[in-house]
Amino acid sequence: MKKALITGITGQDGSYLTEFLLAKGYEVHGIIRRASTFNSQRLDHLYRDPHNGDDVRLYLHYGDIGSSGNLSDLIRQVQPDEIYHLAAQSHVRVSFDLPDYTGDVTGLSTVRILEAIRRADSHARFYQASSSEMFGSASPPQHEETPFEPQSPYAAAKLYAYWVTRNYRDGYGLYACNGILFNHESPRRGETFVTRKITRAVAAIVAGRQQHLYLGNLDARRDWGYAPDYVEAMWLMLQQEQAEDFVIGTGEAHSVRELLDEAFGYVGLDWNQYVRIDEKYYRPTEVDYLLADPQKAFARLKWQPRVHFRELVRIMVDADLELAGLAAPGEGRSILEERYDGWHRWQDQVASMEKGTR
Ligand code: NAP
Ligand code: G4F
Repeated sequence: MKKALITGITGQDGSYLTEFLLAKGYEVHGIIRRASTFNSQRLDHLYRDPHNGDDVRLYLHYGDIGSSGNLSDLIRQVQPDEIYHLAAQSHVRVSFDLPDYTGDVTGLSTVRILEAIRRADSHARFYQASSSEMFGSASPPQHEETPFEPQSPYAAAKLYAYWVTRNYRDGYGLYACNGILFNHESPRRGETFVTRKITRAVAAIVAGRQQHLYLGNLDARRDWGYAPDYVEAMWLMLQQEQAEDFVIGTGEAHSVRELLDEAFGYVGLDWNQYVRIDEKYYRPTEVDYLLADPQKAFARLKWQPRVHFRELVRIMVDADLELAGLAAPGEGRSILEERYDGWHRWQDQVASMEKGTR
């Protein structure tokens, strides 16, 4: 049985990656922060209580990537085959308010883990959650050879982590790679990222609980994909003969305005009647246009995104309508999920595993 260690396991990607790896038969270990309230909601459906004699393959350990603390001990104890470093202060706007904290948690944490791997003489393969934000103002489309032009403390921190990952690969021969992922979203996306902020607002407006939605720059363009597709790419990167860096995206970009058209249009509303601009959501320096050229991943990893922009927005609106206690427009959810074969296959695998049938 292969073992994986995941930092940021309670986040959007961490939760999908955990499902994906459990379905592949892995034992999964995750690092979580001690909090005064529960912070593992995205994992609760996967948790099994060892006291019930359940087949337990998911283990959570307290830790904080802001300090080296017990990282080496944990790596020695768990002996993971693969380490996915997903933990970060991941909000770009917030990084302007907390620049040094972001540098520490999003940037320096990577060298803490790489150094812990090296000191523990671990054979673990390492995945660094690099970001398309590193391309910043570089002209689209962006690929593995595009020079980086970071536009935020977050992007600068990710760039440090990117280079130190390459340095440990070149200098110490570690199997360490960067997944340069473009924006990826889902019903589990944090509520303050623009996609989820919009889809939650659509549901609240339909439910009659919200009148206006305050946003920042509507002209920014992003290459938005579906998070479950992207965690598969993370795994594929660690299954190659040699460690390399890969750009992951859909190759299709849309503006925030188009996102509003799609999300409000889906429930038959005109967003112009609800959306207001609040300059507090502007960033001191904006990234205008991110568009992936993922040809290397298509060719080498044989990876392809299954869900594209329109479906993604509908999956998210449907999920938020459901959360708000409202039915999805015209059975939208089941139709869309049927189209997403992979999703069903994966859910079936998880379900049968949970029942102990495989
Ligand atoms: P997310 O939902 O914000 O999750 C971040 C995770 O990091 C959470 O589990 C969080 O724990 C954990 N974390 C934050 N600070 C920590 C600390 N000091 N110690 C331990 N854990 C800490 O992010 P995501 O969307 O899943 O993204 C995963 C990674 O990919 C991040 O590194 C992000 O920067 C990067 N990335 C994301 C995208 C995207 O579009 N989603 C694109 C490119 C790269 P709590 O739950 O306790 O807060
Ligand atoms: O959803 P966002 O906050 O995502 P952003 O800044 O692109 O960062 C996300 O993707 C990166 C990958 O490229 C990740 F590395 C990072 O961790 C994160 O997951 O904003 C998207 C766009 C921006 O141009 C922003 O200015 O939407 C614009 N926007 C307009 N109004 C807004 C808002 N963004 C947010 N969060 N909130 C608004 O009200």
